[in-house]
Amino acid sequence: MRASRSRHLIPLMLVLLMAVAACTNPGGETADDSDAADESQDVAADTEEPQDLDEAASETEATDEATAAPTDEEDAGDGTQQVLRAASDDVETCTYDGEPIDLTEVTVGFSQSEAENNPFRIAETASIQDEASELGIDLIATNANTDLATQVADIQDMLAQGVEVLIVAPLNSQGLEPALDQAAEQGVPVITIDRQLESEPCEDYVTFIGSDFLEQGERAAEQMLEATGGEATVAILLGAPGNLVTTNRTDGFVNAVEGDEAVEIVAQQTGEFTREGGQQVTAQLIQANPDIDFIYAENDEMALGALQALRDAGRTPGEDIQIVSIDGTQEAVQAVVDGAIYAVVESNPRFGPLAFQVAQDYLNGEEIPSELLIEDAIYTRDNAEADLGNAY
Ligand code: GZL
Repeated sequence: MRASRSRHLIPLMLVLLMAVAACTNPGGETADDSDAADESQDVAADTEEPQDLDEAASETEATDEATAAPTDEEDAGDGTQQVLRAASDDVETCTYDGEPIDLTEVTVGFSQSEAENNPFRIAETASIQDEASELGIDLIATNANTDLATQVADIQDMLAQGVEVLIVAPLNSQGLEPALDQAAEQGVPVITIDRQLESEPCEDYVTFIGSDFLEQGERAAEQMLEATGGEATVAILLGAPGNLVTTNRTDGFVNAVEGDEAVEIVAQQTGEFTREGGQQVTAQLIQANPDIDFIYAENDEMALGALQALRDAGRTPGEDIQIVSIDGTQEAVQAVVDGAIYAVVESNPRFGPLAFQVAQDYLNGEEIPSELLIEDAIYTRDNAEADLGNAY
């Protein structure tokens, strides 16, 4: 992949545009500025020449209040589209130094990591596919069914088929090196979404677009303190091992309660991000320690499995035990509405628009930050019913 790397303040225009796209409201619910976001995305799709963020920015009403939350209803987006935060000041940027490439004239490969029996995965793949068809981009999509060797093979197969850009949702933070090396040899840029690689930005991949998982863990801890009045015996349903989502969602939560003697974490066990895993582990943990009165589930599928295990054991979630989870799936947010789950921190999987926009801008020679974090909402008893339509 032909790219140069810089570590300096990213162009003001790029920051400004990303800030324009990153409209959030004080309640923490995301509300994309759909005019600006749509305009910048439409710009990439509607012109003969590929557009870039700078040009899109000049056509977007970027103002000093660009990062201001929507001031009234018509400015607020529908709450489902991802919005970017302004990149941190000192972030490495990658720049493509080849001939500009128009995404509508090449084939793009998408590598999905986990089996699509999780609404997060279903929504993520749909977002990539929908955006590709919206933009008229030829897409090859693969699914590794939660197997690392399969994901390596999927990517290598797509490279053999001649894809010129790759969008990858990595299963783990390591292990894709054989495929990434082949992409680099072929000069194929890799945009990673959803999980971050422990690899070299600008060499192994262009950028990571995803949530702030440490912050998600911290927000879950805040909700736990609220749900329990500050005193809790906690079990953590860990996500699958080997990725920075699990690591950072755990660290964010554990660090937030460190030193708080009223909060005791008595168990941490992986449920592999699956409903079955959440159910089996919860059944074991509450039998071994009946004092557990709070469960932090690192994704909704495990939280929903925990609900089943608790009810099977005669417990009443929302009354004698509280649960906080992360994702924002329809079923979990409905459980918040019903009072069975206390809160769900959103992890928005709709990467399609940003992934293709960033890829196009990179191929137009724009400097792209190697880490692009998105805003995530939160579903509590105060807003879950009203915002249920934003769940996936
Ligand atoms: C988060 C993603 C996580 C989801 C889970 O970006 O990697 O993996 O939160 C999924 O639902 O299993």
